[in-house]
Amino acid sequence: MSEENKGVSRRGLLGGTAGAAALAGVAGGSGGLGLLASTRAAHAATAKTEVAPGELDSYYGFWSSGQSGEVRIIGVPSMRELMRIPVFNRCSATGWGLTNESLKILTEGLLPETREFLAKRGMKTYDNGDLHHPHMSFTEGTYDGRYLFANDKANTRVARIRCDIMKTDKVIEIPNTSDIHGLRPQKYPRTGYVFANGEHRIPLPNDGAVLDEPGKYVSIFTAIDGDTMEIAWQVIVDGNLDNCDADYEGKWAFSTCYNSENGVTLAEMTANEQDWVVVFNIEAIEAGVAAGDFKEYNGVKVLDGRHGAKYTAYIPVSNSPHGCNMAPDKRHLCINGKLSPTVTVIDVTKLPEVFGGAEPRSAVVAEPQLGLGPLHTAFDGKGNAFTTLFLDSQMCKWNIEKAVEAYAGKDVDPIIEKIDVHYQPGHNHTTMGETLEADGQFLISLNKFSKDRFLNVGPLKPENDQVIDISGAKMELIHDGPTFAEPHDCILVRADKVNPISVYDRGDPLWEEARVQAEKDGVDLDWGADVIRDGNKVRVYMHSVAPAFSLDKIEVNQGDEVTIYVSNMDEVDDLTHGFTLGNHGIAFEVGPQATASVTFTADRPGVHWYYCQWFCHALHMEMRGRLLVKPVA
Ligand code: CUK
Ligand code: CUA
Repeated sequence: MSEENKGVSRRGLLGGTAGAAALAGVAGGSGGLGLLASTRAAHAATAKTEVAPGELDSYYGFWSSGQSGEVRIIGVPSMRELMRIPVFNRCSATGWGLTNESLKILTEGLLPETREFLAKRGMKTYDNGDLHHPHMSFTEGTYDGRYLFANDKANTRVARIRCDIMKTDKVIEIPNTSDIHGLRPQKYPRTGYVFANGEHRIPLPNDGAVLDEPGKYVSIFTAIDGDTMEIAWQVIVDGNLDNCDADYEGKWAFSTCYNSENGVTLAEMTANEQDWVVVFNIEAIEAGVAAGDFKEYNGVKVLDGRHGAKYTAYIPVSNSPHGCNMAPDKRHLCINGKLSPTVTVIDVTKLPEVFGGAEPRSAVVAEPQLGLGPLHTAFDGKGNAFTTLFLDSQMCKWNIEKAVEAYAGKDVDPIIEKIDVHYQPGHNHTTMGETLEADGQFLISLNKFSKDRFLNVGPLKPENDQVIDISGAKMELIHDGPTFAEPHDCILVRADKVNPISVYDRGDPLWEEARVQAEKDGVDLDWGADVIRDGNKVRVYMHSVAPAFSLDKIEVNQGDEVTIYVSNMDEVDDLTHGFTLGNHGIAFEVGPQATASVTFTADRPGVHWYYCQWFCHALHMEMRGRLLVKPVA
């Protein structure tokens, strides 16, 4: 850990809030700036992130939240948090994980054995997730605004978010592997496949018969069909899998591997001097699938891509690489060294030769030494790369072409500039940087530690997501953005690429089951005010138009299984209602023109108020009704 951790805070030395400005001023390393001058510099910098009241940001930032399990939408450059999209977590506001509609999405993609396992614990689905990598679908090398995909490292799942409504619509569990980490969509011709890395190696099958026989552990690379969210195929590899990316021609996918030893203990995993990048040959794999060269495990076609297979190539790189980033020049793949101070640059145009038998390292065209702990690299579309240095707490800007020249023996320094970030950066991301439309405007540094950068909120501190202006010759740190646990990755999407709707389409498939049930019950899902009794099942259909529900009184018997459907028939932008049933742990959102429902057993005799919890109208407080649960005699 660097010096900031050792008791003496830099803020203490500099004194008060002016210290922050001074820090921003000395970021480039020119320690002699006076406080006044640097404060002014900080003010000028702030202006670049200022988006005036009523003005809109130029980029959508889609932020992962790590162990919080959600995706956040953050406006860039202002860094205002615009929305949270629950994915693997539960959400008290929207009822994600509680409503029938969300539970369907959260349960239907689970493996049968997982459902059984959870049922024994009284659970329908997992309540937590560890979401690292949100990435948008591509068409022809750039974002197309259709979907976001994200991984759950904690419970081996992949989710899809619909960008028209910014809600999760699919969650699938990936069989035969453990802990999905790296995730990237195919960039060309379109997504296409979503590639997902199983990080931790497990025995296949994982039935409890094997523990200390590492040879029986495997790591699996998965290709998911992004349109259907079904698994297209899987490939067994040697070593484990960390991060991944895809090229701009639809030919390759790449994964970093930090355990070429196939070890199961730390000592075993870091024993080798070198690990590798696994290159997946998409065409060869598809041909292998077509030719039947696979075994089926859990209904999935699994190909063997271990050493010697025609599906993969293993390119040695320094021990424990981490980030895997394809440059928008369509040619250079950057592998971040982590334990090595280098980034290894692979020229993807040389990969056909490697598959043809050339020495794998012949595809390496540069290996600049950048600093300590390179984790991830981003691009400005002008030939420059920006690499986070975790241990040095720095951002390093370097030129790819110069690095190639230096590797070829020319006396040039590829490093252009380094600036301090605060502190210990993991991922970084540039505006449109993982697309062919990389525009070199802003760079985000997702720092794992904020330490003294914000008011002290106790032992658990926020992360610090910093904005760096990269449009000029020099990098300029222009904003500190505190965030709750724990952004690993983000993408910055030009605002015109994303076009969500404001009012739901009544025909939306999200509540298809409600539609079918209403038809069976002969009621109008849109304008109903009905209570249908079906044995001990009671289905309540009501709609809301501000400021009232269509039913202000519902009577059921103790022990009834009650389903309440609420359709919000307001057609106005931003007119969301909610349904909260007091003392039942029930609350959910109903967007304009949407239907949402919940099912519970009425086992609390008495009068229970239900109310709208979304402030919707001057008479919002009056938007309520009573549920009477009659005791069984
Ligand atoms: S990982 Cu967290 S810093 Cu999960 Cu993309 Cu590199
Ligand atoms: Cu409807 Cu508050």
